[in-house]
Amino acid sequence: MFEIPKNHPRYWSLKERHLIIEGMHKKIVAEAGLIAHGRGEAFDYLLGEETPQYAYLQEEVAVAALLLSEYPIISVNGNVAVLCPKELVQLGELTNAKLEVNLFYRTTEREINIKNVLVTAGATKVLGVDLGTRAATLPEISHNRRIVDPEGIFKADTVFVPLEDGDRTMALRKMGKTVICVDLNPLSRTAVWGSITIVNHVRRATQEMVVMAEKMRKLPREQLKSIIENYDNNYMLQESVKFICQRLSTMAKKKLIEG
Ligand code: PTJ
Repeated sequence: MFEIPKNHPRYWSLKERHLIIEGMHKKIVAEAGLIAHGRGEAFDYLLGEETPQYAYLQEEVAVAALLLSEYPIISVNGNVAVLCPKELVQLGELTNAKLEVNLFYRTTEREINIKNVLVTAGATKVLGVDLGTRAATLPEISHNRRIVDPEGIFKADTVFVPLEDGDRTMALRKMGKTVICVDLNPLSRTAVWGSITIVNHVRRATQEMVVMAEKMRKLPREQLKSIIENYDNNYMLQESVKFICQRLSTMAKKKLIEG
């Protein structure tokens, strides 16, 4: 693993870049995952590489929705498997959500490698691997992401899908499921089609959701319901776009380097 000095001003960004590259060599991350990550990095620059205030609300609502679900599933792809495996396992345990490997570029080798990453991170059960004839399919999707576990996403009432593609978010919504997604791009089809969209970096979002879930799991259901009541995803996407515009507008007026 490439060593990045901890005091480097962009330590996390560089560390993640190398996790993604290493993950691709180990056949965990898809080649296209590098491009997707770069797109995410660009949007994260616009956020200032920290969690904006609006995102805490999106995350809180997402945790409440997971805790209120009858059958929640966390969908895991190559990128999130290398960026935040421990957080996904912890979130699953705290919200009683099962983990399912679900890939756009599906190969048995990657399914098994991602399962192994999750097991190393503490998972006891991982769905979506080596499905063969047991596979269920989502309607209206032609690519590999239509393949799902009949005991997982197919049956779920709520699906948490960090780094999703728009088609599948749409298909899951049309099946009546609540879809929670994380996407740094508030304009993506995934972001727009999600029931609850978290516009934040997936590592920060899942770390913060774990801390929230530890506290919120003790709350009465009525209180959790009041958190998601009146939540308006479109309004919150508008807030995220406004945040980016205001931040850029402030930066356009200020001296960027002192001296
Ligand atoms: O592992 P697989 O086979 O399922 O493939 C995964 C990829 C990521 C290749 C596949 O899902 C894909 O092509 O995704 P897209 O359509 O490129 O979408 C990725 C979205 O995630 C983009 O809108 C990015 O802005 C966003 N994104 C990238 N990195 C992050 C992110 N959002 C949050 N946190 C990130 N770290």
